[in-house]
Amino acid sequence: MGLDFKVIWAIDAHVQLWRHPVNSIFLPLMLVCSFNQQIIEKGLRSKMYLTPTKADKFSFGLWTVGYNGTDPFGGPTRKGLEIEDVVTKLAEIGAYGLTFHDDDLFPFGSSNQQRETMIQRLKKILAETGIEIPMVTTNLFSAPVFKDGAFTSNDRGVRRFSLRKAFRQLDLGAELGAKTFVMWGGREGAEYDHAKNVSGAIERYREALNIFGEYVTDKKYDIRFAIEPKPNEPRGDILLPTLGHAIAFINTLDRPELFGVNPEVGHEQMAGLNFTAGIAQAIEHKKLFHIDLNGQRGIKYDQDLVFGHGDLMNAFTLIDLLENSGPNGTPAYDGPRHFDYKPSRTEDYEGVWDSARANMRNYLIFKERSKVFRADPAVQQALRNSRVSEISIPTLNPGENYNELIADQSSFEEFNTDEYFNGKGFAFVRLNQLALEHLLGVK
Ligand SMILES: [Mn+2]
Repeated sequence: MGLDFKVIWAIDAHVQLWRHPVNSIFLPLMLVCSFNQQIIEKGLRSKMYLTPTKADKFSFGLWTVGYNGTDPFGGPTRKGLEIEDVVTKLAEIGAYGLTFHDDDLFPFGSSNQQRETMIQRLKKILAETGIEIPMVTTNLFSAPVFKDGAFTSNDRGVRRFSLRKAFRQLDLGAELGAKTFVMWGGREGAEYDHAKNVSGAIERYREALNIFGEYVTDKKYDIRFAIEPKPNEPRGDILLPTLGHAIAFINTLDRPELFGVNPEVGHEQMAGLNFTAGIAQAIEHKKLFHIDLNGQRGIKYDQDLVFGHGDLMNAFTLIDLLENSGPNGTPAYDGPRHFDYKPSRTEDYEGVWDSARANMRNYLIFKERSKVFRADPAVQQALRNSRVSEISIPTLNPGENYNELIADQSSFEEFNTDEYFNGKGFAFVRLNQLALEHLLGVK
């Protein structure tokens, strides 16, 4: 990516020199040689860091690459894929994991025998390919029975049915070695304010999650739960609409240690929020149990674009946060890098797999660019100029209390606030421009 821009700079420089008649012959030759060198170098670099490996922990939902293109205005544009084809192809392109809702593998209403047949087919292809199941989830939104939600439906019978459906998928997840159970409550909410007693619904949500905490503890399953917030879908307002709502709710549960969040790029951005900032807070609360990566362009319906095809700069700062903000520049998150996107309905299956590869490739590009950004002495200086690390120093001195702060004349009486007018700039724009130039490969 960086080299493309160097080529453009080279062209620009050569065009200036072309104006001199003596240079009109050999400079184009130099340009051709320069192009070839750039292309060769780029090929070598691609092999070094843009080829996904299982160590990258890239995972995909069965409903993502398997999406048949149906949307509210049109039916399928592609045939469904067989489970063997999906898992084989994921292994081939460098993913390590597959995730699925129960209904992705065996349709809602399947007989026990149909269900068992599909589970055996999945297990066989997993064994053949080495693909893992790091996460499972349950579909409590598609079937008509869930039209008013599942754990928070006004209909108590639906709530009891929903618990049973989730237990069954929890058992299957544990059997397949999944460590995370995602809960996206796509229909937990309402289109009309009078239709739902929100505080009552929150109580029922808490009741359900406390039962699941008890269930996995009694069964000794090594599974934690990750709530996936979303503001609306797309007509109804959803309960726990942002990761902040979810974290506050989690702290009211009987076993909060078993519950975290699975934030999705597009879901927070649909609400106009800064995803990177939200993830930083989730990490600070030790609640980032899983993450859904995709692309979204602003406040609108859920787009589920390829990761990086939405808010590019925020995608870059997210990967910089995940990969470099742990102790001594280590990753701050070591779980699956899960893509929850939808290949566009315009694509045939070649386009589906191109888009799957694009998710991983973009992640790896951002990761490499963020390392180069961090290593640049100009960036290090810009970070110092912006006093970024000073936020880690406690505001009071060691052992100091508020009485001593009040007695400290330099903190208030002698503190020169006038210096902050027409001076003492933080130089954040320079830092941000450096980040942009590294992202675009100019640096
Ligand atoms: Mn998702």
